[in-house]
Amino acid sequence: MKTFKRYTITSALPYANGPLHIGHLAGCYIPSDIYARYLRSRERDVAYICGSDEHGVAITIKAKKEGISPQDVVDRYHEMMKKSFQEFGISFDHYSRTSAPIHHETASEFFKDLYEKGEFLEQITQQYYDEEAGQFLADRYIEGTCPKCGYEHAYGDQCEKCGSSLSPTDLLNPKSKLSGSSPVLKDTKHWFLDLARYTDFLKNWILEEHQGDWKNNVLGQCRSWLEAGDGLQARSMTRDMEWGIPVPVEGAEGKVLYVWFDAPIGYISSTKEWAAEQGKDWEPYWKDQDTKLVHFIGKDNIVFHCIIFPAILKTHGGYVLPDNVPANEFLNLEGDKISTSRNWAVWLHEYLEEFPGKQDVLRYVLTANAPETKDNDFTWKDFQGRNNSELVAIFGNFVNRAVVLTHKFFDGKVPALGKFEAVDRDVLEEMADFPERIADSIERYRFREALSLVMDFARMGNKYLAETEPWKSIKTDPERTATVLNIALNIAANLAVVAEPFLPFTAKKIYDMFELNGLTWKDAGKSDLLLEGNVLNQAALLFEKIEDQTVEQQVNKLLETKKKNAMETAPAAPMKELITYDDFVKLDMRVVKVLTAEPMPKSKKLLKLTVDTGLGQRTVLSGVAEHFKPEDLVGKQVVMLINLAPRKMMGIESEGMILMAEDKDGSLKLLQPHEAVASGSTIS
Ligand code: B3M
Ligand code: ZN
Repeated sequence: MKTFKRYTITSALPYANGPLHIGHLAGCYIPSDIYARYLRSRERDVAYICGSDEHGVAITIKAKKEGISPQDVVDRYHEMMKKSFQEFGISFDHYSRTSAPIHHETASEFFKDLYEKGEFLEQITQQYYDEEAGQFLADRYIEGTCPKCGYEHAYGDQCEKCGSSLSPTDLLNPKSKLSGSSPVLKDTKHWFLDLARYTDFLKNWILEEHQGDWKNNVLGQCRSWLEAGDGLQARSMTRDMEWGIPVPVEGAEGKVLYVWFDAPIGYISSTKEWAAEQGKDWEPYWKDQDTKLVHFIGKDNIVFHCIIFPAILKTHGGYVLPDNVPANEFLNLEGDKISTSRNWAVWLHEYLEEFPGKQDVLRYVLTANAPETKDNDFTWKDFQGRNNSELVAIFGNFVNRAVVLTHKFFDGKVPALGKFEAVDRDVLEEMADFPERIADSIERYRFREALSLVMDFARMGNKYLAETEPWKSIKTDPERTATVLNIALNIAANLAVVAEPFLPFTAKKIYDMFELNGLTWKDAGKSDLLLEGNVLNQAALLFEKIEDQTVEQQVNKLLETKKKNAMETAPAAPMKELITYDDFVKLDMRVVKVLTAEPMPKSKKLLKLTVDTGLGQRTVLSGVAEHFKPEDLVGKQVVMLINLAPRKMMGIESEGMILMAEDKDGSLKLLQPHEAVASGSTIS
């Protein structure tokens, strides 16, 4: 792999409109962090850049929903996201935000530059306008029926159901999300980037130059944009909105830059801010040809990073283009799409509370199961399985045995090397090969593969101990035990070096046990990281077993969410056929009091009740045993249809029917007068 003079690594700027969840981590933050940590370990010059995306409709819609200002929204979530990233060890060199003045300046400068070069098509088009709210409706402010698949809640820019990219006027039956009214079309001027002009450049750069090194899922999406029958369409780079960066040209009052124009420029602004703080020059990180620029993103951001942003950079001139855009597919959760609005997610701040100190477990599982080539599923069962049978049983077990045996037999001091046997030579040879193999996978953005090699490395250590059995040889040949433990400890120290990009908290624990620091990738593969006489600290617990009951709790939490969502979205039962008043008066409904209640032998569903109807006592069989215990009912007033013809069930005659409300989830609730009434009171 070619070595570059410096590396600018970016990961997508998350919208500051909600907390972070596992989909964010798996999509781009963990892979980019692994990559950046690895490059630093190779002592390369790295700028790992990110920040909050604080503009766009995602923010203003959230503000409206909560009745607070957009500024309040971004302030709240910027801090929260920054904290979650820190706690998960995402090692950005800089985390900025697009509301920063430096970003407003940088984005405006880009727009003016393109404007002055005559790159924009100025067009008056008709856009939807909400007359009640007195506002144009950008992107997601408008909802309607997708013309392609018929989904009724498609957005003005995209249908989430079938994935088609749309423009607001494509929607059938459009509705304003502000007022719910039907919007009208009104003239407005906007500045469009004529993407068709860049088709040849993009085709050549992506489909020719990068067809060997970009991921197939990325190339596939680019190809479908670049080779679409009607070609690349001009895209408006401005919006009629108040929240955002004002369009810096005359005649653009009340308009701001399109969030996807300014957000990627945020990578540059964030780099500038970082460089200023560090007393460095930002420019080489974006302008020197010997800089490798890599954008880590999720698949829904591909078009913006592979087509629109490169077109902007190219036109502006003087900037390097991304060398790679290793986009991931999506991570699902227990078989369903992760969704903030449906609360279908594992939230990072909640995970940290519920699994304190277990950041590396989540980092491990999300990498081992990363959606690198296709959508993947996170399940709590898999989380538990990988923790218990991989991290605990292999990785943790190996390091623990090496350290504990050294304390037991050699007073916690690294013992001396003696004569080598074949098994020793083999394991050291294998060890020397691993770092390059792992590096090779990382440099190809194959993080799953790289992590499974790290695990193989730990497995190799375990196997070495199983074969050499130092706990046995200590009785007959302590020198042999010394040699084996010296080697095993060196394998463990090596493991820390190669695992650090993936499991930084664990690597740190191992370094601390061995009093090592400052190791880098070039140390990996060496058998003298620990020398005879080095003193070890007590064995630290690296991983611990996760019990069934712990993951069951998580699954139950999700089941609760599912139930709640189903209740919220389930339609009410349709109305029955119309009846006349004469039909209605035939029903004799009364408030009655339950006197006794008992289960019916051999029936799961029925309870046998006696009730006071005001006209005497009656026996009623009621199919509510799965919803109520007998004692829940005794003494309660309920509603009963008393003139239903008696019916015999399981040998007992039921003389009427208790009426209840059936909730959307199928549960039953009692119908009761809000104040006690006399038994037998009629209902009309
Ligand atoms: N905020 C979209 C997203 O979170 C967007 C990424 C910007 S990257 C420049 O999917
Ligand atoms: Zn659709």
